[in-house]
Amino acid sequence: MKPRLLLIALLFALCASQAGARAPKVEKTPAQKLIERLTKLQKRGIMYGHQDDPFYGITWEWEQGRSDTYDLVGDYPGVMGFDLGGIEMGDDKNLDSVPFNWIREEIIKQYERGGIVTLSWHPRNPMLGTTAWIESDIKSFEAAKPYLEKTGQLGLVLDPKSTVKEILPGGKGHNKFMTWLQRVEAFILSLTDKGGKPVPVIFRPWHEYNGGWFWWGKGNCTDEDFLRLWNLTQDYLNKSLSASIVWSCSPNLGVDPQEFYNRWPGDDRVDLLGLDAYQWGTEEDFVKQCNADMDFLDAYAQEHGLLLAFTECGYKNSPNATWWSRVLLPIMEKHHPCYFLPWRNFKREHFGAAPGIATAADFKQMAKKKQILFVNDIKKIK
Ligand code: BMA
Repeated sequence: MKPRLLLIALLFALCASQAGARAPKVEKTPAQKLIERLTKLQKRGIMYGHQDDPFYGITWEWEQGRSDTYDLVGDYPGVMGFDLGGIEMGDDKNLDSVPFNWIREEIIKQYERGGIVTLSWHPRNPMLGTTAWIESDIKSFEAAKPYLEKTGQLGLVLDPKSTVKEILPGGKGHNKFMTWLQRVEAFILSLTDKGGKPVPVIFRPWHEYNGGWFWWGKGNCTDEDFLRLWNLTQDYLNKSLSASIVWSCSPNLGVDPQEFYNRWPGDDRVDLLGLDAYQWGTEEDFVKQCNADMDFLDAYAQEHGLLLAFTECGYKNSPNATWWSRVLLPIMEKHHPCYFLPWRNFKREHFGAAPGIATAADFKQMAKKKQILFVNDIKKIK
């Protein structure tokens, strides 16, 4: 070997060994950081979350900076939930009339004040153009069936229960559905902080799948098609968004373990296991069912290294003044979810905290507990 070549070879070997010794440190993604943060927070306490907190409350709407939570306890929720329903149509406003531009602003604001954001999605029915709720579609179809059968037209009309099948690859609605996913993708990609870095979000599609009210729910598609839909959504969005999405999967109250396993996307596909738990009937039934579900989900989450949360919860217009501290808190103290997120407050319905309602004093008292966390309690815990 010529001396010059030898020198080059030596230099090359030296560089290679240096590179090996100091393997470049891979920066964690915003999603990975959020998962670590949530893990820390879950040990620290339980965050209060609220759907649509900054847009409207029980007695007001569309006032910048206002929040029922802030009005009651002087702090914003640790977690804010927003819904993407309508984004799939290219609409300017979501299904609850909230402008997407405003949703984007509030997501970034919440992130910049040190809070956490979760997104749900109640998309329309992609085959029928109706809503996420399938029950009236099924009713109309069943009512028309005898006539359609008699006139030989049954095959020409879509059975609402084939919606999921039809949007999977090979189905009539597949291309349309991929356009819908592109619109979800574009919105989440547009969530960046002042420095242009992606804002991480907990994304919770195809929720309450063990109930029959959504077109992707139980009885409205097969378990296999449900899982194909989950994977299609996740694999598509992860192509551009794996660095900023924390994936959350949540059944609703009344979890049957076998059904849960049949629709479980896989431990490698879910970061946060949630339960959507509303009290619709008696307090006794709620407590019993909620504890049973949480016993199962908490054990599953712990064994499989997943985060746990009440991804939705509440008692609509609760007349029960001590519902928070007497009913929900003991369940949470037993199972330590990282957050609990009551649904939205508006004129007719409210689930979350607010001044002037039956549960206000009790919530305020509970909020003083060290373990109940709002944005100021978590902003320094990174
Ligand atoms: C439901 C109801 C609906 C709303 C939807 C999405 O539970 O509150 O009125 O449109 O959530 O937020």
